[in-house]
Amino acid sequence: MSIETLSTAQLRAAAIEVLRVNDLGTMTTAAPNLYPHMWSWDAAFISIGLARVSVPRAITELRTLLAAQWTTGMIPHIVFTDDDTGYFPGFDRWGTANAAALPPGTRSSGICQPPVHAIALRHILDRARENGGSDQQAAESFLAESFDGWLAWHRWLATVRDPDGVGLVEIHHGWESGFDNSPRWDGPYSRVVPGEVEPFTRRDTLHVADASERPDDAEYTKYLWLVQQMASVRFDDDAVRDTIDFRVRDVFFSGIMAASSEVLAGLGDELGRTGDAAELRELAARFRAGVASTVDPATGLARDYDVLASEWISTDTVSGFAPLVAGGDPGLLERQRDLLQGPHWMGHPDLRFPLPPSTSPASPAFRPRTYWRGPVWPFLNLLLGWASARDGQEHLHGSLRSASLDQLSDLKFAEYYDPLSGTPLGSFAQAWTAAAALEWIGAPGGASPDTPS
Ligand code: 2M8
Repeated sequence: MSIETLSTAQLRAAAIEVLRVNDLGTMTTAAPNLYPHMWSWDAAFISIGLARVSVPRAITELRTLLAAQWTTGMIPHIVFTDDDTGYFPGFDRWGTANAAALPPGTRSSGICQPPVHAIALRHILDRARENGGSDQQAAESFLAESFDGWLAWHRWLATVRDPDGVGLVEIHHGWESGFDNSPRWDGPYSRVVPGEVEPFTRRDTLHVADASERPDDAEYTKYLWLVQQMASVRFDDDAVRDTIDFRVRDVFFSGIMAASSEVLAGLGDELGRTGDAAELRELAARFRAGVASTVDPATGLARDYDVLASEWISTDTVSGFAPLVAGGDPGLLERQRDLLQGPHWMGHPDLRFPLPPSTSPASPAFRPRTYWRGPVWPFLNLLLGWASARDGQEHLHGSLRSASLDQLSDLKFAEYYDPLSGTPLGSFAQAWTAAAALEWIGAPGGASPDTPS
C-alpha cells in the first residue's frame, strides 16, 4: 500500500491489530517474537496508544507494570510472563529471585528504564475525560489508586540514582537508558573488562533479518557481566553502586525525569496532594537544571557523564536534545530546535523522511542499519512531538507528525528504520511503534496521513 492511497482508517486499523496481536490480556508484549514480555517504557508508550482505543485496557497496562514495582520504589525494566518464551536473558538468568526488594510472586529484571509513566497516565486521563462516563470514572480512580506508586518511583530515582542531588539520573547498565548500544556508551563499555561470564546462547539474532542490526557478542558479554555483578550483591542499591563497572549520568533519562515529574506534580494537584506536588515540582526543576548544565556550549547538545572515568561523553546522538524533553530555558530550547531542524538532523539532505536519526548522519559513529547507532525510532519522535506541543511549538509538532505518519504508512510498525533508505528494520509489529501511530492519528476521523497538519 503506498502512502498516497493509504487512509487514516487503514493505518489505524493496522496499528490496532498490532496491539491486539501483542496483547496477552493484562500485558502487551513489546514485540511478538523478539521481545515476548513487558518492558517498562514500552508499556508507557503502549498505554498512550491503547488509550486511543480502550481506556480500561490502557489502565490495565499500567496497573500490571506497577504491580511489579520493587519495595524500594524501583519499577523494573522487564516484567516477565509466566511462560518460558526463550527470550534471553530470561528471569532465571537475571538472578533477581534472590533480591530482597523483589515483591513475592513477581518475575522481573533488576534494573529500570526512563520514567515516562506519568506522561502516559496524563494521556490516559485526558482521553478518559474526552470520553466521559465510565472511562472517566475508571481513569480518575486509577489515578487515586496509583499516585503513591508513581511518587515512590520518582523518589527512588531522585535519591538512589541521584544521591548528590546534581539533577542527573545515574544508570548502571546501557539497558537502563533504553538506548542499549548507542555510541553514547562506547567509552564506558570500553572500560568494562568482563570477568568469568556464565556461558550463554543468544536468541535475539534469530528474530531479525540480519544479525548485524543487533549488538554483537562482545557487547552482549559485557551486558551479562554487569547483570552478574548486580546479582552478586542481590541487586541491593548501595552495594550495586559500589560494585558495578558502569556508572553513567544519563542525560536523556534525566530529561524524561524532569518532564515526567512536572506532569506528576499536576496529577498530584488534581488529587489535592499539595505537598507532594510541590516536592515533584522541585524535582522537575532540579532535573531540568541538571540537564541544562550538561550542554556543551560549542555544539549546543546535552551530554552524559561517565562517573567512573570522570569525563563528559560528547556524541552526536539524539539524546543531546534532552533539554527539549525536559523543557526549561527558552533561549536554550530555541537553539536546540534550530539544531534539531538543521542539516545534521531532521534537515539532513539524505534522509528518506525528515525525522531525527538516533545518531546524526554527519557523525563518524553513524550506522544507518544498526539498532541504536543510527536508525530512526518512531516512539522517540512521538516523545519529541509531545514535548514540542507542550511548549507551544506547533510547527515542529506538525513536522514530526506528518513525517512520522508518512514513515509508518508502510504498515510494518518496525522497531526502527534506516533513516536514509526508509527500510523497516529490527522487529516488525513492534507494539510501541503501533501505539505511536495511534497517538499521531489522534481521534478516529482525524487528518489523513498525507495531509500536513
Ligand atoms: C531493547 O532492549 C532490550 C533489552 O532491554 C533488548 O535488546 O533485548 C531497547 O530498544 C529498549 O529501549 C526497549 O525497551 C526494548 C523493548 O522494546 O528493546
